[in-house]
Amino acid sequence: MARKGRRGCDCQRFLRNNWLLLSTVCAVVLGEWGRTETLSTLESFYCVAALDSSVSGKIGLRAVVYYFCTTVIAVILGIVLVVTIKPGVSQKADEIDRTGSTPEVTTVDAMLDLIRNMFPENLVQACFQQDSCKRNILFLFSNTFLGFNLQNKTKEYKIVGMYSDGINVLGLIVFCLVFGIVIGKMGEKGQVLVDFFNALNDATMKIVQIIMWYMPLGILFLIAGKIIEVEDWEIFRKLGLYMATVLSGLAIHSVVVLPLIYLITVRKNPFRFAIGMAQALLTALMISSSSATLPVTFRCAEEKNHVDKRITRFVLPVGATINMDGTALYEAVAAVFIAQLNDLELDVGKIITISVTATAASIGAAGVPQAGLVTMVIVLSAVGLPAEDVTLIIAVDWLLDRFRTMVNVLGDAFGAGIVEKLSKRELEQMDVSSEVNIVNPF
Ligand code: DAS
Repeated sequence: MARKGRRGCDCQRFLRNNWLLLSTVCAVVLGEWGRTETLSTLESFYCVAALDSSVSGKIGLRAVVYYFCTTVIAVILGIVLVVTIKPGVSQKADEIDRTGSTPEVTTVDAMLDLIRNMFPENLVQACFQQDSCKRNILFLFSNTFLGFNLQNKTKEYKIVGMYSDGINVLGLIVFCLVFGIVIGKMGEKGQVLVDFFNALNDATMKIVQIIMWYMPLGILFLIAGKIIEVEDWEIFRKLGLYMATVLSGLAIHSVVVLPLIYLITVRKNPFRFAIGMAQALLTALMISSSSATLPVTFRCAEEKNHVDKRITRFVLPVGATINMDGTALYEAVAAVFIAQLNDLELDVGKIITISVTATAASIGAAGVPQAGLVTMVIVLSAVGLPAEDVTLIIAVDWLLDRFRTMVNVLGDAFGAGIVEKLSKRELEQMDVSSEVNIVNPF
């Protein structure tokens, strides 16, 4: 006791005699960290601010066109693979009597249906089918509070055209796009709506955060319930094939598609560029978050691949938010896989709906772990698939998330290299003019 007491006194004496030195050291360390962070942030602002509006408009347009094209290619690649490999189709599929399946919908009908659905008769109907409005609420209640899936018990997925027993997501997406553009054009008058929807979004995200805390517990019981329900263990064979389909799609996209686009536009070795991004890719693989990997992505792109800071500071943050090729490919594959598990025929219109909503859902997914799983529900609802079947793929999502995040980061990095190449002339003109006016103070 005495020894402990003496040690306590020594410690107090040391602090009393050296408090000035200790507080100076802490101030210097915190100051340096703060200066670095501030410098980096200020440098980002400086690099972007150094772009005049016309140049930043051109760079932004090139970046968005690149993001959109690579995301669509990723979705098409995913669809081709999952339709070819058919991971969710039962081996006994040939014996299933197709006579009772959904009525044959011609391609023309499906396409016309798709266009009709982009303009819902009214918004309320787009959210709930008249005849199934009560049913949807009842299903929601049974799933959430009674813990069992009433929908499965009365499963009759009469998917006729795009209007299924679900939500017309496509119509909602188109309406929201138009509504958002109109609000943006209203200036001051629209500000109250912008503030309202921002507050609504914040409140919704708060609820999601609370739910996410209990998610692991819910997932444990959902998976346990699914495993208990399993009659034949063929589901594990299908899950393995599903993982192989996603991983092979991600591999093809990152080893063939993206490098080919980079080679054609930049005419440099894409694999040398990818090796320069290795640290960022490894970070993405470890933490499953594009946004958290961003500082490493900046450093690799600028220091290893010498991409202009005025491009990286503009293109990479936007890419980490809206450019998610890996997520788009994954959501397309997963949606078709779940349809196959439910023995549902997908005609051309539904495949196109999955492609469009997977692209939109990947743009809406945040650069955080398993964000793609959350936005997956949008894709499933768009074609009337049971959203709770997501539980079938949650068990393997933690692994697939790491690889799709890696592909997301690689797509962003290649995007910065490609946009820099396409913007070379503007940057050179700016270098000439800035030699006359200002020098980068960082
Ligand atoms: N983990 C997400 C990301 O950071 C991707 C995803 O969830 O699909 O990019």
